[in-house]
Amino acid sequence: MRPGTLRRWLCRLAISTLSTLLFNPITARAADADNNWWKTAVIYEIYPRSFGDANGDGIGDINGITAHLDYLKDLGVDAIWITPFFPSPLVDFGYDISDYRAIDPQFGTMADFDRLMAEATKRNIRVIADMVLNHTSDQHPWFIESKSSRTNPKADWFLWRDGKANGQPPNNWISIFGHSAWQYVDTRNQFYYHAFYKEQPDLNWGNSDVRNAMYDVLRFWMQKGVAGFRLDAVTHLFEDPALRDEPTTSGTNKFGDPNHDTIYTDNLPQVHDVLRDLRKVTDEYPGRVLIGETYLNNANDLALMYGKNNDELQLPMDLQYGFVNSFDTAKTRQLLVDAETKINGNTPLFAFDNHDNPRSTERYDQKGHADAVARLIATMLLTPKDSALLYYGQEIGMTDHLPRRKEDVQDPIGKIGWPREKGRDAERTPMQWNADNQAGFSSTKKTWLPVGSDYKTVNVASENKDPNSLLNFYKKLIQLRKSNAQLREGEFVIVDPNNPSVLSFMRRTPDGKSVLVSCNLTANAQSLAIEELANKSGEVLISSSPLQIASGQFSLPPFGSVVAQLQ
Ligand code: TEU
Ligand code: CA
Repeated sequence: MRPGTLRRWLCRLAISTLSTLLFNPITARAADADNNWWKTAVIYEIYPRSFGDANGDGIGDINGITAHLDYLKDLGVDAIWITPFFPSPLVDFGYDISDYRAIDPQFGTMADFDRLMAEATKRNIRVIADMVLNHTSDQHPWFIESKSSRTNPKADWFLWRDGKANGQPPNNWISIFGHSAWQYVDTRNQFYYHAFYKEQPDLNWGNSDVRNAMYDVLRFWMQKGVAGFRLDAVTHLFEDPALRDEPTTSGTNKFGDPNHDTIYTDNLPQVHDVLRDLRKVTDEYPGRVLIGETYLNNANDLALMYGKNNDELQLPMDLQYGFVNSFDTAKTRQLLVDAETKINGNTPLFAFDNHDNPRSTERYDQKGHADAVARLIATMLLTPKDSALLYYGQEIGMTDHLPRRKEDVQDPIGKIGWPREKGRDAERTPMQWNADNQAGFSSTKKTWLPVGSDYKTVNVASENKDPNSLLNFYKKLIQLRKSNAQLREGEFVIVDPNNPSVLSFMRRTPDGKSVLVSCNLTANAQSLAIEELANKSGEVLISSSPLQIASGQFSLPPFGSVVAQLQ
């Protein structure tokens, strides 16, 4: 063989293999399905301070997440969303970022992150980063430069305004975390705007340098392998340039400020220009997803977040269906039907729990049926046509643990608002892995938040052993969501629409096969005779208690739920 022949031959082989791969319709379809992984995903939210503490300083870290990947694999999650792990003064525990391209030393190193990526990828678990675009930390070099004078190169990167003549802030806008949203800085003799804490100055998204700098941050993390972003507080990117006062409404909030509208400070139309830009940036890399933190009032507003041409967010969160906060059957049904039918065929992303709100175990009155309610919520979350967000600990039934004294509070909202607003510590306590000291979360006694007092019984190890545990109920449901064709891709059809107590729907595939889901939203047993199912029997796939379905008739115990294949 002449020198170079082998190389040329190998090269030709590579090209032909590549072209078969690229132009083969079957591989093309597989690649497509793979890129759309998020449409049916179970995404698991990790609050990294509280998941696993690998180095024993009482604070969870990246290696602590890596150590528990097998657990997540076993649970069946497709992706983890990790709340911010970037360098931060930790005023808002990571939501105040001082460097967008590194790892906070409390959480580990970039090498730790790379190892997490590699280990997660091995298990086919994707990693989603939390991007805080609205604001930086006041310790970010951009802000330090911006506040140094009115003429520095970054002078216009944040929202600086003159105060009123008498030294008063520019207008009446208040921070979501209490009191005026304006903070005075004497080097500029001006105020800057902060939608959240004063240590979280809002970036000026009207400035194209700001936008481009942030788009490059997204590229940086996509090159590191992240599968997408959860966009923090993304509806807050723009404010009324004329700085009109918000109309006041009645009463005061938990911080004692007068209640305001948010027409000039939230969800301004310019947000959509940025969402379209962001989508273009993430579309540069295949298979990435944009999730939005979108607290909205109705399905029409939610529909807009996907973009008029489906060119904005793939998964803006629906934070309505899972936040009714009472078992109001009609309202819950309406919100579910709206999400399934009024967002132009897009995928809703449902959640019942996250790091900002009391856990659903607290928000929904269980009337003495805690276990049934937890299973009911699991069913309501995992059986509609949706993507589903789980919050760590939800799958084992973790509950809230409020700080007892003001001195114990970690979340600054709780420090500012005590006692009316106790902050978000209660839903952020360490993951309960087993019945050992500190619930297996950490080797040190002094964890950053105390471990929940119920950890001896509510923990992964003991629930793993019990085939009837909540954890195993979650596992079965997630498995079923993947293996059952109707639950995976069937259309959503509401049934028994006027039942005041039981929420029922079907998932139906074009071959006529269907799965029925029924959820009793009351504390009383309910007998059902579902007209649409007359003459049908059902094979129970999973239910919170043993039952049989014949001719569309069955009964559900208090807060009971059933998923059944119809025959
Ligand atoms: O939350 C934005 C937001 O609207 C929430 O702050 C919510 O209003 C509040 O937590 C209710 O108690 C995001 C993050 O999820 C949150 O943790 C951050 O504190 C906030 O942004 C600022 O970055
Ligand atoms: Ca640690």
